[in-house]
Amino acid sequence: MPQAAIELLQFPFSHFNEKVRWALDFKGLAHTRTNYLPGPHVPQIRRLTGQNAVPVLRIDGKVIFGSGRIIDELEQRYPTPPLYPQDRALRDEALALQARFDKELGPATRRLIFDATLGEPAYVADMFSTGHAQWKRTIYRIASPLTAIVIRKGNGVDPERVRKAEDLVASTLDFLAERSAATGYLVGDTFSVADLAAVALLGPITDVPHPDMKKPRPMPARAEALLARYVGHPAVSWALEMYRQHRP
Ligand SMILES: N[C@@H](CCC(=O)N[C@@H](CS)C(=O)NCC(=O)O)C(=O)O
Repeated sequence: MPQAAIELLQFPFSHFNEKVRWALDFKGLAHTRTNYLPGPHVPQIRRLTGQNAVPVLRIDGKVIFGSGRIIDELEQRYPTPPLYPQDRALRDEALALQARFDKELGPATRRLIFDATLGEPAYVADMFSTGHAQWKRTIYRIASPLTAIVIRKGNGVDPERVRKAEDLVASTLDFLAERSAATGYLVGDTFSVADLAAVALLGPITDVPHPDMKKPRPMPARAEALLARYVGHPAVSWALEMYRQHRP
């Protein structure tokens, strides 16, 4: 049977979107990607899904949002290669870990990278407008000081919550290092959705060399310092190894 037509509606570089890009590439699924600009994306995404966030997947005319739900749909339709462990208990464990990382780790790493980059809003604007027409990129760049205010507010980038995010990231990194030490994976002895979710959601604070995630250079000095803080942590080395081994 021919593969369904698949379109990913996304922000480039975004870590929740990276979860879905990784799942699609892991399963070898041909797809198109439509890039949206954060901010101006709202009317179209809301009209399509009734909420504002991407990733959104259009598959065979069906529209799905939420990275976990999208991966679930892909897993049901295209079970090979699997992202869910075969064993029922291990699968439940992997899904519970994914849910935990989506709820806690994703927002925390995003808060840290925004805290470190929004002082240079043009950097953020140029990164997110990758792939758009030059005139759009120019306007987006001019508007970036205003967009930065909205992004700061929308993502809880204030000193108190940044400090809490730092604590959460530190304890999660220790958890990941400990959990992956025995087999190299978080659940059982094979790569699963739990590893994919953790590693993709660490993207903002790791220097991932993959073209979909490599941060444009030069980076703001505070972003360099943020990444430098975590280099050498065993969980960060593990994350880069997961990219090398399992991210097509
Ligand atoms: N729980 C959602 C989170 C998605 C999410 O936070 N997406 C961000 C980009 S990383 C977004 O679209 N933010 C813009 C907005 O919500 O308007 C998922 O797993 O897909």
